[in-house]
Amino acid sequence: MKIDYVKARQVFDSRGNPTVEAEIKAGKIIERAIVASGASTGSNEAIELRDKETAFKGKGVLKAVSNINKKINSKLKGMGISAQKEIDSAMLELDGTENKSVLGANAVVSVSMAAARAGAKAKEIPLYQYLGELAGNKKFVLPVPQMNVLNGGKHAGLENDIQERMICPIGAKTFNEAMQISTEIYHILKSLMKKKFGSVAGLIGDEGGFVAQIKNEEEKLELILKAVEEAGYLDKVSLAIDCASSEFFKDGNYFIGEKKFSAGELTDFYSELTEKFNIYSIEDGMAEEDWIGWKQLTAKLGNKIQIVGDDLLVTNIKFIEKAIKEKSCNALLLKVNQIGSVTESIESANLSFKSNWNVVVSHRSGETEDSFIADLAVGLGAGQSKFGAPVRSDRNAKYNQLLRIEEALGKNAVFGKK
Ligand code: 2PG
Ligand code: MG
Repeated sequence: MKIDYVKARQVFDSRGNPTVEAEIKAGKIIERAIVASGASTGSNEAIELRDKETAFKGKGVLKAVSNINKKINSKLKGMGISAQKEIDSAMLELDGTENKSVLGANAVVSVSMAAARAGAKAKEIPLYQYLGELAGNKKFVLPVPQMNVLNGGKHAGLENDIQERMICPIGAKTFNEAMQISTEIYHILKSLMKKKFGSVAGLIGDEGGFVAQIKNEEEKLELILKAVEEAGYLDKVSLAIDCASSEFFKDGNYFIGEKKFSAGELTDFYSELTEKFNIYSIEDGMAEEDWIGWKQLTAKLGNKIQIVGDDLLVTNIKFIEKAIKEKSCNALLLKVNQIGSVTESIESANLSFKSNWNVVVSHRSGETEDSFIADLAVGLGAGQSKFGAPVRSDRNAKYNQLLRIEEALGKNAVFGKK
C-alpha cells in the first residue's frame, strides 16, 4: 500500500499552545498523530520549529505545518506505508541537519508517528505489535506507571524546586490494579492537601499533580507517603522523583529552596531521601552539562536505584553512548519528540536495553489526546512509563489505552519491568 498524501494542521496542546497534527493517507487508510511539547527541555533536543511571529506569542507552528504539506508530502508520496525506516530516513535526508532544524522535529515526528499508525493498519495488527516488530521485540509488557502526583518546578511556576514526585505501584499484579492503587492514593492525597492548605490546594499543575504550598522537600514526600499509607498500599508502592535539576543549576552549584548544594552534597541529599522515602528512581538528579556530577551520583546510588537520564541524553544515541561509556546513569527516559522520529526512538531504546539499562517511556508536560506512547511502551516491552497523574484526558488517554491493550492481551498480558 502506497502513501497518497501527507498533510498537517495546527491544533492545540494541553497548555493551549499550538502544535502539529499530521495526517497520512494510503489507500483506504487515514491516520493521524499529534506532537507533545516540553517546558523543561534539554538544550540538545531536536528543534521544535515555532513561527516566531506575533500570533500566539511566536508559538505558532504554521511553518512546520507547511513543511509537511509541501516538502515532506512530495518526498513521501508513493512510498510504501509499511516501510517505517525508509520513511523516517527519507525525512532525515530531506532535513539534512543533525537536529532537524530545517523541517522541524515537530513536523518530522508527527509524520513518523502517523506513518507507524497507518503501517500497523495496513498490516491489520495493533500499533503496539507493529512497534514491537520494528523494535525486534516480542515480549509485550504493560508498564509500571510513574505518576507525578505533586508537581513542581516549571510545571507549577516554581523556582529552585524538584519538578516531579511520583508514585509507582510496583507491587501491583496487573496494570488494571496499578490504576486502582494510583487513583485511590491520588484522591486521598487530594483530601490531605485540602485539609492542610484549604480548597485551592486541590488545584493542579501541568501534569495533573497537586502543587504543594510546602517549601521543604522532605515534608512533600512525607505527605505523599502518608496518602499511600492511608490508602493501605505501603507494601505495593515505591516513589520516584524527576529533579529536572538543569533548571536549578547555576555556576556549578544546585539550589533547592533556600539551600545551596555542590554535586557531592546533592548526591548525599538524594541518598538520604532514597533511604527515608522508599525512592527507587531518580531522574535528572544532575544538570545536563554536569557529566562529572552524574558519574558521582551513579557511582554512589546506581547499584541500589534507577538513575534516569532525560535532559542528559535527549533520547539521542550519541549521548546514550557517552553515558554508557562513562557510567553516567543506568536508565533512559525515552521521549519521541526529543529525537524526532519513531525509528531513532527505537534505536535509542534498543541501545539502552543492550547495555542492561532500563527504559522509561515518557510524555511531555504539554500533552494531547494522542496515546501513541502507550503503544510504544508496550511494544518496546519497556516495563515503565511516565505519563503524569491519573487525571485529565491528556494523561488518561494513555492510561486508558494501556487498559485496552491489557484487556486485548488477555492471559498473555505481562505487567512490570522487562
Ligand atoms: C520531564 C518532562 C516530562 P517536560 O522533564 O521529564 O515530565 O517535562 O516535558 O516539560 O520536559
Ligand atoms: Mg525529566
